[in-house]
This record gives sequence, C-alpha cells and structure tokens, in this order.
Amino acid sequence: MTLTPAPLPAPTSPAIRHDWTVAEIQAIHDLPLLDLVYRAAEVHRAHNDPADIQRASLLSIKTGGCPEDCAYCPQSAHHKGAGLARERLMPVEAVLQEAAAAKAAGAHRFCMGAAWRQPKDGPEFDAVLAMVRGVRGLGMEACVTLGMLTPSQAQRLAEAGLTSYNHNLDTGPDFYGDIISTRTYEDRLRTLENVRDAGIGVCCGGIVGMGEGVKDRAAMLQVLANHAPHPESVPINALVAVEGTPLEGQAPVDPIDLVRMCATARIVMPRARVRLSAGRRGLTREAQILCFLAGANSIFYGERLLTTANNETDADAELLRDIGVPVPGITLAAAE
Ligand code: SAM
Ligand code: DTB
Ligand code: SF4
Repeated sequence: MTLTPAPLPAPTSPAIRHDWTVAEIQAIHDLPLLDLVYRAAEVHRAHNDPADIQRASLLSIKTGGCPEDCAYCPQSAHHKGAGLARERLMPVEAVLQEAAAAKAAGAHRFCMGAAWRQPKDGPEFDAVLAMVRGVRGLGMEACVTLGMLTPSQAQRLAEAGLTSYNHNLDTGPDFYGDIISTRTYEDRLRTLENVRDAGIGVCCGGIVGMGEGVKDRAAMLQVLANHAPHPESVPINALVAVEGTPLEGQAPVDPIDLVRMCATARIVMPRARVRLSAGRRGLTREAQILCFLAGANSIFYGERLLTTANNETDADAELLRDIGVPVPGITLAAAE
C-alpha cells in the first residue's frame, strides 16, 4: 500500500505583515513539527543568509538589588532567597576590558545589563554613555538594558552610538500580571516607543517556561509582530529557574517548545534576529541545531549570561564550526 502524505496547508506568505491575530500565530505554532520547521526554514532563507549567526556577549554592569519584582529574576530585591547582593555600577574601564575580551573571542555585539527599574540622570548614566561609546570604538555593536527610559535618555543613548536597546515584554499581556506587579505592560511598550523614536534598534522578546500557556506565547509574538517595523532582535529565553526566586520550582522547558517559538518568531518576523537566549545550556547540540534550522540566527556567546552560567565558549565555537559557521580566530582541535 502506498501512503499519500496529507496535503500541506498553503504556505505562509513571506511578506512582512503587521496584522497578525493571536489565533493565526497559534495555528502556525501548533503546526506538525516538521511542517513548522520546514516553513520557518523557507522564510528564513528567503530573507536572511543562513550562515549569518550573530554572537552577542553579555555583561552585568550593575548587579542585584533591583526594586522590580519580576518573578523569574535573581536580581530582584524582593526575592531575598536568591542571595544576590546589590553591587555598584562597574567602572567604565573594567567594562571595556570585558568588551575587548569578548571581541577577541569572536563576539559581534556586546550587551550590558543593569538591575535598575530605570536609570537616574547623573554620573551613572554618563558612565553608561561612556561604555556605549567605548564599545562602539572597539568596532562592536553595543546594546544596553537598563529598565524604563525617558525620551531624552533614549536620545542621549542614540547620540552615544547605541546600536540596540533590550527591553523584553517577557510574555503575553494576559499572563504578564502573574509575573510582574511593579510595572505594567504599557510601561514596557512606552519605553519601546521611546527607543524606536530615538532611532535605536529595538531588542525585545520574552521567556518561555514560566507557567504560561501556548496562547500567551502566541500573544507575545503577536504584540511584537504587529509593531511596525518589527523589532530588529527578538530574544527567546527559556526560564533559568534560579533558587530563591518564586519560579524556582518550574519544570524545565521541553526543547521542542523552544524550536516552536524560534520557528514561529521567524515566520511572523521574517527579518528579525531571533536570538536563542537564556536556557541554551540545557539544550543538546541537536536541539540547538534544530533551532538554527528553524530560523534562530543569534546566540548569547560567552560563559556567563548576566548572573548565571551560559554554554562554554569552546563548545559553542565547535558547534558553530560543525554547522559551517566557524568563529574567526578561534582554533579548535580538528573535527573527527
Ligand atoms: N532590568 C532591566 C530589565 O528588566 O529590562 C534589564 C535586565 S533584565 C535581567 C533583562 C531580561 O533578562 C529580562 O527582561 C528577562 O526577559 C531576562 N531574564 C532575567 N532573568 C531571567 C531568567 N532567570 N531566565 C530567563 N530570562 C531571564
Ligand atoms: C535577554 O533577553 N536575555 C538576557 C539579556 N536579554 C539581557 C538576560 C538573561 C538573563 C538570565 C539570567 C541571569 O543570568 O541572570
Ligand atoms: Fe530588575 Fe530587570 Fe530583574 Fe526585573 S528583570 S528584577 S527589572 S533586573
């Protein structure tokens, strides 16, 4: 007996759209896995060079003691059990040394994170501007994530040469209140607008594995995809369940859920950098490769995220070499 494969639904238009419904996005997300990955790969290759995988290195320039209550975050002062003490802002020179080391290891972008609700104008903000100028002076892309921004702060960051501002929506609007109570979804959207108006690239994504449903994941992607233009980068994080945070007991995310999120983000935002972000350490090489096939084209590169561990640099350099995207300047033992 010959088996006739079921006909595929009509392929998703590769055109750039900003009018998605949550139901449409959820239907894409829930396609049979092979159809989803195949379609995402098609969209990816129609809009991007598949050999272009961005390496972004992270540094926590100001750690701990944050007044916000984000349930996932070990840096929140509300989660005393997470044991992260409040530190001062790092000196500019020390940050630039880290950036130079990241560049030498093959990073394209240097991302600096501060555990602030919002930056205060004054010497600390001026120091962040100097960090941005310094990173740009090294020939790297510069990204910062400092919490909420006023229009004039966004303008000053733009003048310093900032490439991109990271400010995540984290999840869909209906689930957001289960995770954060100290600022609203609208607050987040307002900062994203200030960043966009200043001409800085928008880096905005979220986290899977916090107890949200697939509908919440689709709803977050809808908000992002219906922004015109789309965010330039979309980080897809898997929750790193840190002891002492309210989400410490969450079960690890199924790697296939990450593949589905990367693929769906790719289909609805064809040209964005879809970054396979926190939680990559829990993935096998094969699961990461599936994410790349499904359109992920950026990773956090370097052995630390902000406060938790990331994949080893050599393992990443090997993985990238093995998929045909070698890291220049990194010498590894010959492949078997
Ligand atoms: N305070 C700033 C803010 O929240 O915008 C910047 C730093 S904050 C740590 C940046 C992002 O990291 C958060 O929006 C969240 O999406 C992600 N993040 C923080 N803790 C995480 C965790 N435990 N697992 C996965 N992602 C996390
Ligand atoms: C993003 O979406 N993920 C990064 C970056 N943007 C700033 C942060 C991940 C943090 C993971 C937990 C930690 O290391 O503290
Ligand atoms: Fe503060 Fe950002 Fe952590 Fe929320 S995610 S507690 S705003 S550092």
